[in-house]
Amino acid sequence: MMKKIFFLSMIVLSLTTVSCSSIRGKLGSVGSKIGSMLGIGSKMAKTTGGEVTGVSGTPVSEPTPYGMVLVQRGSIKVGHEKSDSLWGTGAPSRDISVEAFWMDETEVSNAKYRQFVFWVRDSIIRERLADPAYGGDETYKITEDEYGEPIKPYLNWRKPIPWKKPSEDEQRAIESVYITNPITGEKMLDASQMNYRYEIYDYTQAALRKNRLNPEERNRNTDIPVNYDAVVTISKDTAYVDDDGGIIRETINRPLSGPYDFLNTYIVNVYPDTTCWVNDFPNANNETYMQLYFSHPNYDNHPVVGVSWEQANAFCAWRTEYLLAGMGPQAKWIQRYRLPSEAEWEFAARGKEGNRFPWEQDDTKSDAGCYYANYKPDEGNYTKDGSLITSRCGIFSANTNGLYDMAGNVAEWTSTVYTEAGVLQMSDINPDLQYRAAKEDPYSLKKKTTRGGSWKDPAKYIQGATRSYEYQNESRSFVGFRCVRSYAGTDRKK
Ligand SMILES: [Ca+2]
Ligand SMILES: [Ca+2]
Repeated sequence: MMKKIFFLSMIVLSLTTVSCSSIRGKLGSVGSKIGSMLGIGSKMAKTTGGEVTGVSGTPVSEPTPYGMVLVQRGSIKVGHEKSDSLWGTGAPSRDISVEAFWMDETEVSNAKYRQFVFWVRDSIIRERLADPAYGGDETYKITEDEYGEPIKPYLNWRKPIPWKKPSEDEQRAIESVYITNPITGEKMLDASQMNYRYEIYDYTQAALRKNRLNPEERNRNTDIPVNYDAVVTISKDTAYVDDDGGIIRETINRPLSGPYDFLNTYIVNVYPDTTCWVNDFPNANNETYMQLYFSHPNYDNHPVVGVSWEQANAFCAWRTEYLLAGMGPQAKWIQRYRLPSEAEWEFAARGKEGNRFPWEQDDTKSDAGCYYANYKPDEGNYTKDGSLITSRCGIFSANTNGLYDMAGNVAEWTSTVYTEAGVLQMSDINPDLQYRAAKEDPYSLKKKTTRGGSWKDPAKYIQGATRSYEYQNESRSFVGFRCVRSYAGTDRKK
C-alpha cells in the first residue's frame, strides 16, 4: 500500500514540471496507467459490474450560425486600465471571464430588420385570411391535426399570400395592413399595426430557491423552521391589445402559484422610429433620412437605427422563433438569440489583448491617414472618415475576433442595466445585471447600457471600455444592435 501512495505522489510531482498545454495528455495516460494498475477499465467494468463508468451522449457539433462568429471564452480586464492625460479616462478595472458565444459579425442591417417587419406584416395578413370576416380560408391557420383533433392553432407559412391575383376577400385582408397617406395619397404600411407578441420563460427566476413552489426547498438552513404559510410574491410581465388597438403592458405582482408565473409575455410594435433623425437633431434638416433611411434600398446594408431596447429584444425573440421553426430535433440544444451582456460586448470588442480600440494601435487612424472606424473625427468633421452618418456595415477591417464596427458606426444595445459601477459590481464569471422594469418604475430604472459609440461621437467615445446608456423605450438615430447566442459546447477551435 505504501508503495502505491509513493507511486501516486511521484506522478503528481512529475506533473508539476510539465507545461500547461501538455497536462491534459499526460493526465490521460497517467489516468489509464492508474486505471490498469488498480484493475479498473471499461472491460473490467463490463465483466465485474458495479463500477460507475458514466453515461455518455452522442457529441453534437453546432453549425456556425449565418453571419456570426464564435468569440472564444476568455478573460479580460474590463474598464479603462490606463490612466492618461490624453484621454482622461483612468478608472477602476477588473478581471472577469466570459463563456464562449456566437456574435453577429456586423450590426443588424436595415435589410435584416425589414425581414422581421415583413414577417410580422405577413403573419397579420395570414391571420386575417383565416378570419371569417375576410372570407375565412382555414388553410392559412391550422387548428387541428391530421386526425381532426383540435391543436394549439398556428399559422400556415407554407401557403403563399395571394399578392398577385387575390379574390375580393383576400384583397381586403391584404389591404388591411396598408394605409393611404392623406396628404400625398401614397399607399404605405400601417406601422401602428406591426405588433409582435412573444413569450420568454425566465429560467433564472424559476431556478432561484426562494421562488420554489415547495416551501421546504426555499431554505437549506435546518435551524430555520419551514414557514408553510409564507407567500412568495412573483412579478410577471404581461401584455394585451385593447379595443382601440393600443398595447397595454402590465407587470402583475401576485402570489406564486405555478410555472406560468415565470412566463413573461410582451407585445411590441416593431416598426423603427423613423422620426428619430428629426428628433435627435433640432435645427438640422434631416427630413431625407427620416423618409429614406429605413426604406430605400441604398440603405439596405446600413445598420438599422431608431429601434428601442424593447424592439431589439423582440427582434432577438423573433429570430429565435424563426430559426427553431426551420430546425429538427437538434433545436433543443440551441440557445436563444439575445442581446450581448455589457461584459460580453467589451470582451468581444477588445479581444483577449484588451486593446483600447478594436484594433491594436491607440490611434483611430493609420500613419497613412486611413481611418479605422466611422465616427466624428476632430470636432464635427463627420465625413473625414468617409461617412457623414452611418456607413454600410462592415466596410472597415474586423477586429481579431472577426467582428466589424465594434467602434463607431452605431452604438449598440446590451442586455445589461446601466449602473455607475457597471461590470465592476457584478460577478466575475459571466457578469450581467438584468432588470425587467415595470411600466410604473421610475424612468431612471429603465437605463440600459450601450457600447461602442457611434457615427456622431468623437474618438474618446468609441473606445472599447467606454460606457453609455439610453432608456429602454428610447429610439435613436445613432443606436442599433447586434445579437449573440450562447455557444452550446465547451471547447471548439476556430
Ligand atoms: Ca464619420
Ligand atoms: Ca458599432
